[in-house]
Amino acid sequence: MITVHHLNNSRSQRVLWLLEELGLEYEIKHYKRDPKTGRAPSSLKLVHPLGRSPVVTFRDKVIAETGAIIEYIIREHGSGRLIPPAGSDAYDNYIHFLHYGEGSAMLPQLLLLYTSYLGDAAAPILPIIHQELKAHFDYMEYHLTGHTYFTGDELSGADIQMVFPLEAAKKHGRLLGYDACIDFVNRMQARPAYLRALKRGGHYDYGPAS
Ligand SMILES: N[C@@H](CCC(=O)N[C@@H](CS)C(=O)NCC(=O)O)C(=O)O
Repeated sequence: MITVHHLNNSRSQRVLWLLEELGLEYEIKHYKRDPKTGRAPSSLKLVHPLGRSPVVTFRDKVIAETGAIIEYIIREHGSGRLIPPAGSDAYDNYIHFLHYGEGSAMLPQLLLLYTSYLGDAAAPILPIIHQELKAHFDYMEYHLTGHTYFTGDELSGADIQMVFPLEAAKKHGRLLGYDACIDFVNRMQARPAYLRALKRGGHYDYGPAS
C-alpha cells in the first residue's frame, strides 16, 4: 500500500487529493510542524534526506518532490487516468505544468516569505519580486481564462500540482483581479475527492473557508 508521509498544513495535501481522485488505498503517516519554527520534525529525514513533505513510500521505493510523486502515482497506479494521451498537445501542457508549479510559480512567493524576515533590508529586492509575482499570475490567468483545467478538457495531475501555488496566493490575498485563478481554486476545492482528502489530512490553512 502507498504511504504518504504527510506534514500538517503542507503541500502534501495535494498527494492525498490525487489518491482520493484515483480511489486508491493509502495510509498516512502524520508529522507535525514545530509550533515555533514551522519546520518539519527531524524524523522526516529518516524517510528522505531532504526532510521535507510530501514523501511517498511504496514497498522499497521512496519518492520525494510533489511533481515526481504525482507522475509516479499516475504512471504506476493510475490505470491511465488523470493524464492526457501521450503525443497530444494536452500531454505536453501536462508535463509543462507539472514542472512549472514548483519549478517557477512558487519561487516569487517563497522569495516574499524569506525576504519578510529581513525587514527594511529587503526593500531593494521587493520590486523585482512583485514584478515576478505579477508575471506568473498573469500567465496562469491567461491559461485559465476560458478553460476549465490547465491541460485539456479534463482534470489531470497537472491541475493537482497547480492548485498549491494558487491556494497559497489566494490565502495571502494576492489573487485580487485574477478571477479565472480564483474560480479554478474554488472549483478544485469543491471536488468531493478534494474534500475527502481534507478530512483525512487534518487542518489545512489553504483549504476552503469553513
Ligand atoms: N518542491 C517541494 C517542496 C517541499 C517542501 O518544501 N515542503 C514543505 C511543506 S509545504 C516542507 O516540508 N517544509 C518543512 C521544512 O521546511 O522544514 C515539493 O513540492 O515537494
